[in-house]
Amino acid sequence: MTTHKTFCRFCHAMCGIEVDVENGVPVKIRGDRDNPMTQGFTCIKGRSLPDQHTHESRLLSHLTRDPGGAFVPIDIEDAQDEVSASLASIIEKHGTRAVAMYVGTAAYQSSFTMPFARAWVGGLGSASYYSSLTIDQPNKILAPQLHGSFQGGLQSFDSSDVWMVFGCNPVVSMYGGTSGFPSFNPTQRVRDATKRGLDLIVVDPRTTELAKMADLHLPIRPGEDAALLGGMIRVLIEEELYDADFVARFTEGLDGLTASLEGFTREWVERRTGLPWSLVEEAARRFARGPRGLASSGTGPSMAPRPNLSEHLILCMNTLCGRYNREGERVANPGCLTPPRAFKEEASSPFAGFRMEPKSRIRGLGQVAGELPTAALSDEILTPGEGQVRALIVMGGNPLLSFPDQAKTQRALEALELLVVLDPIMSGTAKLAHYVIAPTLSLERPDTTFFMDTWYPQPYAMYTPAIVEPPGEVIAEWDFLWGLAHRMGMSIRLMGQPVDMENKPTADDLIAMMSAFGRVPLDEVKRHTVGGIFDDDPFIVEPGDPNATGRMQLHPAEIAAEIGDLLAEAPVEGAGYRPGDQFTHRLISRRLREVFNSMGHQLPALRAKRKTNPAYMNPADLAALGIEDDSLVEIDSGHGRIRAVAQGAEDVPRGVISMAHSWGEGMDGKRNVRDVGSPTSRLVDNEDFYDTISGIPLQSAIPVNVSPAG
Ligand SMILES: Nc1nc2c(c(=O)[nH]1)N[C@H]1C(S)=C(S)[C@@H](COP(=O)(O)OP(=O)(O)OC[C@H]3O[C@@H](n4cnc5c(=O)[nH]c(N)nc54)[C@H](O)[C@@H]3O)O[C@H]1N2
Ligand SMILES: Nc1nc2c(c(=O)[nH]1)N[C@H]1C(S)=C(S)[C@@H](COP(=O)(O)OP(=O)(O)OC[C@H]3O[C@@H](n4cnc5c(=O)[nH]c(N)nc54)[C@H](O)[C@@H]3O)O[C@H]1N2
Ligand code: SF4
Ligand SMILES: [Mo]
Repeated sequence: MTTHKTFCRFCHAMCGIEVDVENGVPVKIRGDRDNPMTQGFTCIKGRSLPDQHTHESRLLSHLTRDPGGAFVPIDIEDAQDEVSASLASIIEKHGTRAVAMYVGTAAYQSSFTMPFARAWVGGLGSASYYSSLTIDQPNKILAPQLHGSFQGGLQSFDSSDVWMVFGCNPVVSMYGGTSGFPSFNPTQRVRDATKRGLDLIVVDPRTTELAKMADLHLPIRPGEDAALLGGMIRVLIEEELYDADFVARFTEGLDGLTASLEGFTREWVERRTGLPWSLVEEAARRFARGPRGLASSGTGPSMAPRPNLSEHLILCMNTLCGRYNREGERVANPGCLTPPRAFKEEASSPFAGFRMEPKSRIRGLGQVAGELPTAALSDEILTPGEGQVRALIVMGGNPLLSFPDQAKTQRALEALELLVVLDPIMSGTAKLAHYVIAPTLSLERPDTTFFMDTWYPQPYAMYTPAIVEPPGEVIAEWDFLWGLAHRMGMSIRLMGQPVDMENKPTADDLIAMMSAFGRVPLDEVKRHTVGGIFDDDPFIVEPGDPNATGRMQLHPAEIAAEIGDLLAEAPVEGAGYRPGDQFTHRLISRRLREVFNSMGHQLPALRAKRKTNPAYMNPADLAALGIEDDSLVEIDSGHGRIRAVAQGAEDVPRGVISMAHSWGEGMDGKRNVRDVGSPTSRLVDNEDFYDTISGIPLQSAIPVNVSPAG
């Protein structure tokens, strides 16, 4: 037996681990206490990595269809020949936009796979690049395009006195948002912070694991974050609790925002949010007291109505209170492997990148950082006309379960001329494919922490070699794509540098290309075999240019319009958003400890703990509806219907159902929900309540009715 140091890639937290390897296969995982960032932390999913690599469900060879439609093995060279020929023929007839790529969360867990996939689509000259980003939190990219940003960077968690978290539960998700709330060993870091005096405020309908650690919990009605934020901002402005000097120097639009928010009266905010005004005031005052700290969010507000407005108002909370690094302050993490940038005491004006081409052909939607909106991909496939998508490569994603509107998604996937899925198991999506390509898994490939580079609280980085040989005929995702590109005579540029298309590069060549412009040389990172913290060259915020004209916008026109629309909404009885709606509950999203979206469901240690995604409900609601704990219920959104296992949970308020996504089967699946779970995406309508730029529809705070299953 040998033991190897590496980092886990089951999720994005990339915990340092030690892997015992016996006869060439991983057998046991332990947290690596020597890792300076994650210090020995692991979770149950990470400890199941050996199972993921060796489980009988894993595909070790590639598949295609025989003339009768049954799956049969295919050699990888043949698969690449056939797929590239088919792509070339589709492009010849319909143009490059007819070929699309969807990259899901598993591809994000390798530092060069996702960039390589994107570069591949770029090399093809196709606009049809899609990823899970746009059905996750696209508004974290869009909101700053309307608000602007500050070049000094955000105040860090470790230096903060207060933190207000909207709809995020890192204790389970290991995801703290994009503003520095802990994503790595979050429980310990949050506990340490509250011990040193951090005032933690959590806004979440559910009394989550994080809410239980908070100093103040606001159990908001799902979908009403914008109303609460507007109310709090009124308090900041009316009580003059904001940083007037910062606002005067670096922003515009305070008067407009103040006027717009006049309609956010005490009564209106109370009615929408379900929170007493005294709590709204208290939260605003405690946030303003700071003096340092941030408001940040997870997926909660992004999947609810008006995600851009909520995210914009979160940015406004921070900007009004001047919660950015100023001249002379040290930047906590300037990054290691990613190209360094300058930090200056200067504002950047908004830049509406979403208005650039390419754009979606559907519903007038725009782009998000060069990507087209995944929420509309099924329509792009089903809608005839120039640019219609006819071939799709899915890498590390599971659209059948994750895309909004399962029925439409399935129709779209079945309508494709060519569907190629790279997945280590026969996922629901893979079952619909023409080709299923079996990829290598994390411990079989070298990697770096490039993706999380600027998310760490300190400048931390790690490189790992592959620690086991790939089994069977599996192929690295980039290798498969390179083989297609080679056959199709494409050229590919990674981080602006040409990829060798004659002599195939190695994964390590690609890793070197990715970090070629990093602040810390890759060789230096490699020398720290347990990961290193590279902070001997502190980054200090520089003075701004006195003639700089950049200003952050507190009240851009798009946001003013959204505020107007929100205020114009008629009051609704019950859980709907529109007059005439007859709904009793709002169904909200959540994460479960034992799985990662649709990943891990089949692994023994995880399955022993969880076989389904229950519909968690308040016990009083169950009693009122005559629903027995652990019985089957029917949940109906008007657009779609699912069965689920009801489970009483005191941490879920009345009128709310809390349920995880990416479970269950396709439309023709058996309704054995106790064994496979239920797809909440079937409840989602991608043509209703969508964000007009990213197209993200209601994936949380969905109005539904619930009843005992007949
Ligand atoms: N209703 C509703 N819908 C949602 C959400 C919600 O909260 N509610 N959440 C949204 C969010 S945040 C996201 S990110 C998306 C997730 O959407 P997706 O990314 O589409 O879904 P995943 O289940 O993460 O898909 C991961 C797939 O990758 C495969 N895989 C695992 N390891 C590897 C590997 O090493 N290589 C390759 N090639 N494949 C691998 C897995 O078997 C699995 O099939 O869903 C979104 N959809
Ligand atoms: N164990 C595990 N970890 C995961 C995943 C997983 O499936 N399992 N998925 C990964 C993925 S893809 C992502 S994107 C991240 C997400 O990471 P997080 O954003 O932390 O995801 P959740 O744990 O679902 O937390 C979202 C919270 O939002 C709350 N919420 C729902 N609707 C609303 C609302 O309208 N307003 C407010 N204020 N709150 C609301 C929910 O109650 C929930 O507590 O997690 C990642 N990590
Ligand atoms: S939190 Fe768990 S799954 Fe995520 S990297 Fe750490 S050990 Fe792996
Ligand atoms: Mo996500």
